[in-house]
Amino acid sequence: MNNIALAQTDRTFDVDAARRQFPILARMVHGKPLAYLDNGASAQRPQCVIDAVDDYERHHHANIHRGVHTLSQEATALYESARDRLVRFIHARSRSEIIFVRGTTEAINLVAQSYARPTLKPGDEVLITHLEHHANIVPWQMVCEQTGAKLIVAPMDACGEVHLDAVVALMNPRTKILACAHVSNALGTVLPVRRLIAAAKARGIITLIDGAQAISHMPVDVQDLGCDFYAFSSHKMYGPTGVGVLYGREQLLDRMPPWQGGGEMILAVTFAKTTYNALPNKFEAGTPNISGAIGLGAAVDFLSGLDLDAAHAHESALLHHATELLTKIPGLRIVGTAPDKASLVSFVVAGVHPHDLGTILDEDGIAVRTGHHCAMPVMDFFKLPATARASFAFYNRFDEIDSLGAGIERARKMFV
Ligand code: C6P
Repeated sequence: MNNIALAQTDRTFDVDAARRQFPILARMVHGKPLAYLDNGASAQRPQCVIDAVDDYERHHHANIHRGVHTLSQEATALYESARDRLVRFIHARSRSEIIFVRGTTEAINLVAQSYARPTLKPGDEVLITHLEHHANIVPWQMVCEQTGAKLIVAPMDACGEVHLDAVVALMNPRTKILACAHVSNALGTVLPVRRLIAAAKARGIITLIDGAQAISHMPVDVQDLGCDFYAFSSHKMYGPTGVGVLYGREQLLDRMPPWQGGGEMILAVTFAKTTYNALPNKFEAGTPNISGAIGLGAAVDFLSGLDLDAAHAHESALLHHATELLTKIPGLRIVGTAPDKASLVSFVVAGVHPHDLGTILDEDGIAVRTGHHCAMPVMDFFKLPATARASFAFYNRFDEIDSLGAGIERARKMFV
């Protein structure tokens, strides 16, 4: 471990105690201890999340908001108390601003179809950046096709950094929406979202922040950021899959038509007319992922019980250690070298295809993601078909990164 890593972590963060809360981290893969470095794709669940879901399934399951019987009331209370926790976690103003969805992807599609589609006119512009995940590109392309609006892409530089000035230069009276990542999943770049939001707000542009990769790595205060919408997924913040959150400013959500029709989102239905339910139910048609939301509530409790400053400092130290170590490997190039990065490293190794590298690392029990990371325009920019990506959580240890380094060296010996 380097000095910075020691200085940042020794005092405050007990990694082994954190690891003990995650049963899966104790398993072996191909006879080797698991080194799980694929947290950007999906993070692991602590025991308390597993227990919350288990308790719900064993003792409380029923449909919510629909029954006077005890189980339905218990399930409803658990589901709604998860929403309350999320209000506090991201500093929303009220429960009306927290919409449970399937994940970041659904949250962005909801805004594209329910806010943008009725609002955009031919010639209007939706501004995104070059480093977006497909989930923050395709829904906007679809709505632009539907409305005649134009998709405008702000550039990034050779480090994978998005500069405020470059984005602001593209804002004009036709710009109606700015949709950008808080953190790039393919490069790790942290975008200057607070200043981007302020610049957009000053010009009357509505903002959506894709927080999928930020929510577990930094404090998120939606009021302080000033964004109109913020989207994230439970499974990247130690909760279950199949559930996530769209935060929306209440005045906007109120004005938006429902995204899907069905049960739960209505007050009264006749064949002549339907009146819609109040927020947040207006956007939660059908039986939701009840156990997922309850598990997400438990994940929020878990995160709230951690010393998050220390956890994030540990993640920064992991990033620093990985960057130093990988830089020393001959033929290895780190892709994405912005000064402000979250704890992930994308890289390529000359002579070793990322997929082969991923397979060889797996033999050593090391899980990394390889491929285009659902960010093909980023790969095109760097003229690469794919990268390998190691993405860290607070439960990762420095020796896991050392094993990654050794695994890469082993792969190089096989191919180069
Ligand atoms: N990125 C990754 O390995 P969903 O699939 O809806 O939970 O999240 C989509 C998404 C949106 N934006 C960003 C910045 C993301 O990173 C992701 C998911 C995973 O990088 C799976 S592709």
